[in-house]
Amino acid sequence: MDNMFSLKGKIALVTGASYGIGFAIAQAYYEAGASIVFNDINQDLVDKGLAAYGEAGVDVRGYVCDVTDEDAVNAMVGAIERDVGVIDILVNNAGIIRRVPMTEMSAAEFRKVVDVDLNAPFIVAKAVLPSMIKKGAGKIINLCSMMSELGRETVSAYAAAKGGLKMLTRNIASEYGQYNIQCNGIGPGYIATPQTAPLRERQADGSRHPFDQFLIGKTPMARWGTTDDLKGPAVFLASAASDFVNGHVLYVDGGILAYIGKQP
Ligand code: NAP
Ligand code: GCO
Repeated sequence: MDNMFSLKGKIALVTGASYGIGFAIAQAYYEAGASIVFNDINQDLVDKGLAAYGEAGVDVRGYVCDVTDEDAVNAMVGAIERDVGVIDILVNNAGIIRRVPMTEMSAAEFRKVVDVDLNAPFIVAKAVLPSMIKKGAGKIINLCSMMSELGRETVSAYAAAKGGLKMLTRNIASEYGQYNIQCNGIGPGYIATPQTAPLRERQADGSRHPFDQFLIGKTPMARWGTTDDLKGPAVFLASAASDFVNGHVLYVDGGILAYIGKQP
């Protein structure tokens, strides 16, 4: 059974993984035996990531690449294949969010979020698929969201992108399953990372952020998720244990999607 969850001999690319969820997934994959490569949008972030991985005892290679830039992505994948080898596991983790009411959001801002959160997973998946097809195996894991299923105020661009990412996941699964490539999503609930820090900030009077209190009431486990909560599900979807799981979004949300919410 251990072998079923082993990633020994595999090469994993995790995008946008200098910190946050991507960092935790890369760490878990390393501990499961994989060789890790990651990218981030600039050298400063890559350097910070390399230092953090070093402190965590994780041996990685880092690449500077803006995942929305198709030429840069193709160049990075080519470099990885030369430096390390064919990518067996891709985690499309890089993402942004802009919390702005739709009526106040510019079309350019909307496009930017969709570009990073939806167009980029397409670009990176398209870059790694040919070698996976030749190899006759591959794993693509897309970071979806509660917003792949639910809406909420101020996140129209993000929800549109993450809803689209769920369907891109299903489409890659449909188109490339015949080559023994599995494409699935991970849908984290609300995880304590820099991306959600604004939703957890203490108020001037020291009280909890209203959203923080709201979220606890919407989560059966009555807590925010941590990046550690995502490690096991991520290893499962990258390993042989999920070789017949395809087109699925695995929600790791403490039960949010199953729950109407605590009575006030
Ligand atoms: P995060 O803390 O904001 O980290 C995202 C990473 O992606 C950052 O390193 C960021 O770099 C990088 N990135 C952004 N745009 C990029 C680009 N164009 N090219 C390359 N790298 C880029 O996010 P997180 O909370 O770890 O979330 C990771 C993923 O999980 C995202 O897709 C997010 O939507 C998703 N997710 C998060 C939660 C949550 O509660 N945290 C829940 C569900 C889903 P910069 O520092 O320059 O921005
Ligand atoms: C928000 C949050 C969420 C989380 C996550 C939930 O403002 O609602 O940022 O969108 O990031 O995607 O799954």
